[in-house]
Amino acid sequence: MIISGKELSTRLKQQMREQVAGFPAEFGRVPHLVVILVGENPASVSYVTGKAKASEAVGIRNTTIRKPESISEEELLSLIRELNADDGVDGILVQLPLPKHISEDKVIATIAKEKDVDGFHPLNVAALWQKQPCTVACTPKGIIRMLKEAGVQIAGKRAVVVGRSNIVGLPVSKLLLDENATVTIAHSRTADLASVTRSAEILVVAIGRPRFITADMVSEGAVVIDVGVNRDPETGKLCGDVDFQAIEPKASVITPVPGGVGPMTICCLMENTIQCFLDRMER
Ligand code: L34
Repeated sequence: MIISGKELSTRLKQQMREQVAGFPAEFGRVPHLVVILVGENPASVSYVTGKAKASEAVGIRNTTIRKPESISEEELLSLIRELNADDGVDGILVQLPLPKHISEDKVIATIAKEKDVDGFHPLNVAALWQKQPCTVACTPKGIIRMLKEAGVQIAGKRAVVVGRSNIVGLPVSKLLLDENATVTIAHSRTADLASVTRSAEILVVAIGRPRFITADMVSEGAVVIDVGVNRDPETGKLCGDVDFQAIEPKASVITPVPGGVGPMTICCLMENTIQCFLDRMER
């Protein structure tokens, strides 16, 4: 079974569209998401365009601010502070990665926690690890959504997460743990990685290396979630971290690239934006 993140996200966005349509009558306006893109990284441009399109589909107001690669850290931080202070802005997202001369940590910590639609702010991360209400990062949230949608039982299962990034590996591990999986976090320095991944009933791969996970690394019947979005060095086409062709016949459930986790990331960003808007309206 192949889980289509594209189809699921289309369905969820349609539901959100109906929800948002009621907001002008109830609150006088729709949610407003501001996305900041620094530089011209083609992948970032594509993702940010996807976020603008999804906003339009849901009825969320989207402002995408494009800044040159040469913007100083201080200029970017002061732009964020202005948006923090702007009552008409509900969500702020600074697309990563940023140029080397800008501290991503500083940028993330400068975004008001209440407008942190990415769930990257240290206070949101802390709240996640303490099981308190928080904005959950979009990709991990999308992954759990897909598993549930596919009817995968998570409780009691051996889950292996390959990758330990702040954006995906760590938060998805915590979410799987909260769903009562037994979680192993593997990474580039894991000894005998193949034997670890073979033990997985649920395998989540987020390492950013094209087709890194080969068929011999996956057990028959495993649920395989591929978070990677890479360019195939030979064909130039998009491909995942998982060798889909070889593993699809073995897996009980698998996500494709493109059309898997990526669209769900954007879908959950829309959800987080609506949630930040509603929380702000209540206050
Ligand atoms: N601040 N930076 C911030 N927030 C994020 O949530 C992200 N991320 C990651 C990179 N930097 C970020 C994204 O938006 C990755 N990411 C992302 C978003 C969307 C897609 C992939 C990654 C996506 O839609 N992928 C499509 C293919 C898109 C294409 O054609 O290039 C897919 O079907 O997988």
